[in-house]
Amino acid sequence: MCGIIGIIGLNAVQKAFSALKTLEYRGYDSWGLAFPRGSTFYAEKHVGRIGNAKLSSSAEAKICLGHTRWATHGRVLERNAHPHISNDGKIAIVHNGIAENFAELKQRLISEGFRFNSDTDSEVIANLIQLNLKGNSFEEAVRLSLLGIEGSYAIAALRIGEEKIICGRNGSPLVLGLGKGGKEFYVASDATAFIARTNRAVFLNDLEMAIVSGTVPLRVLDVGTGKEKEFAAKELKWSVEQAAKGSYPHFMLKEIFEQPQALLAAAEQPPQIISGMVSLIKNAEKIFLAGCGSSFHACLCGSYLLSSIANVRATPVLASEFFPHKNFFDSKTLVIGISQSGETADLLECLKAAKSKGAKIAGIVNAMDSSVMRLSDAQILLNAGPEICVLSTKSFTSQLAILLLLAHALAGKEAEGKGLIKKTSALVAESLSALEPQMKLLAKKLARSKDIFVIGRQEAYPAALEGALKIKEVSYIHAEGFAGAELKHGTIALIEENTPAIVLSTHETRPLTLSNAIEMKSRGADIIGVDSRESGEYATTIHVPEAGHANPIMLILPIQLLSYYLAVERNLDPDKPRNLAKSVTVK
Ligand code: F1P
Repeated sequence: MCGIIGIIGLNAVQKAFSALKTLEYRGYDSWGLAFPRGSTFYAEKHVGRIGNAKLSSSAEAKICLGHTRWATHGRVLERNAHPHISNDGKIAIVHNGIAENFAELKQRLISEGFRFNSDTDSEVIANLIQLNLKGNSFEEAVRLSLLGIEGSYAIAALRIGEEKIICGRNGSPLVLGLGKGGKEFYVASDATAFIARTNRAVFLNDLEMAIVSGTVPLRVLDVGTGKEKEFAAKELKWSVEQAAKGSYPHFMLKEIFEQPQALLAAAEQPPQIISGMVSLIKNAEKIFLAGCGSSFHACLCGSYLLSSIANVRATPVLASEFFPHKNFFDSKTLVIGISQSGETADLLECLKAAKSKGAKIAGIVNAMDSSVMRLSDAQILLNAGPEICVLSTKSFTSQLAILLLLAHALAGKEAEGKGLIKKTSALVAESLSALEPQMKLLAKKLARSKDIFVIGRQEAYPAALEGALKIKEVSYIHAEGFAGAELKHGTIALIEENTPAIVLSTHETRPLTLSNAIEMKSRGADIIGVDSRESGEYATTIHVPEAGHANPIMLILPIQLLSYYLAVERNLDPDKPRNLAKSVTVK
């Protein structure tokens, strides 16, 4: 978690400040910037979101570091915000990750006479670099310091008197942006931080470091050996417009409305990409689908789709709970990792464990060149464009689209799969405009609810889980998703007079889903049916058209919109819910 930025170029401070706003989705409890002022670094730090904050310092510099924090070590206090400066004031660093051996390193530094101003693991790194500078170049001091860190890091470091950023990564993302004309350089957690200025990027691998300078060509080194490595710049396909809100008040609403295009883009896969993954699936004896949060809900849905469309059995696994499954990881196993960011630590751990046992890995990911992509033997990109809101919306439905494509291709029905997604994209476009005013009204009615329940059976069940997650993460109203029949095994005890219950029903599941709705209604629940048909059991009907196996995509749309408007009604920021971060790079 946390977003880091480093910039070399004119107006670097202002540019870093703007870039931090685009990285804020990665963490937003505090932020800060550091740049040279005379013979030491000046650091400006603030608790809270950048939002509409203004820089209190008017100073200008040609080099600057910035950070937006999601606290792990040390409370949300100004002194714990980054950048951190070394004791002599001459080294500034920003860090994303966790230095697991920081206590030990800190003790060593204290015994060498260093003092600490924060409770973070990261401040240790600044002082370690200062210590390692004895007899070494800046570059070597950073390398030795990185070698001393156990755990994960993406760091960028500056030194007074040297117009360069030295950065490195291991387990946390880091990408370099090469500005036009060779005069501007960026180091960032995510390319959205510089996409407005350049789309030429170099993605670093784990245990690589780079020396970024305005005067000498870029160099990439191996952290272990210090030897130079070859690298290649890539053209990023994401555009500035995709990374900006445009006329929408929030990214969440924009991304919900981008789903028709995102589905079409997901369907546009080169044939060899789909056939490559299909042959991995066909050759595997055991298949697992692993993910976290919304991506796990896509895994669950994917297991239903693979089974019902292609007669293929795949076990859905919460990536953080892979342990009980690990005995089944071997050379005949395929683990399909599903992730928006491709950087989720729990998923990476699961995939690495599987790989170490000889399993094949496949990645279905939105972020190009992410860690999951690099680890995988076969990769499919969602092509959904940047998703900035912390909540997954378009990436979830794009994941379902890819799983639909795969399931159809496995059944020898590629064209049918592609056709279904195209048809669904048109249905999504029509439905979103029709649903928006209705969901706005429903949000007004439900905004003060204590609990909201969501039920669905079969393929509507993962949609119910995802719906409940959307409601709670953005509106902070307690919501739970259930398989329709499960409620009566315990949770029905919570149904009271007027408890809102959203019932996701499809042509196949309607009779049984309605009987579950009646069980809740008899106990006073206010039944909101999401269905293609009216029913006397629904107090309110939200119409969504039937889309066959693409029904989970249709069913989640009204709840995405409802969740958004619940947050708006409750005066919350839908793009940045409390305590969350978009890219969860800690276990
Ligand atoms: C998984 C996830 C998201 C969720 C939130 C936190 O991320 O749980 O589904 O919306 O952003 O992380 P990923 O592996 O899909 O990037």
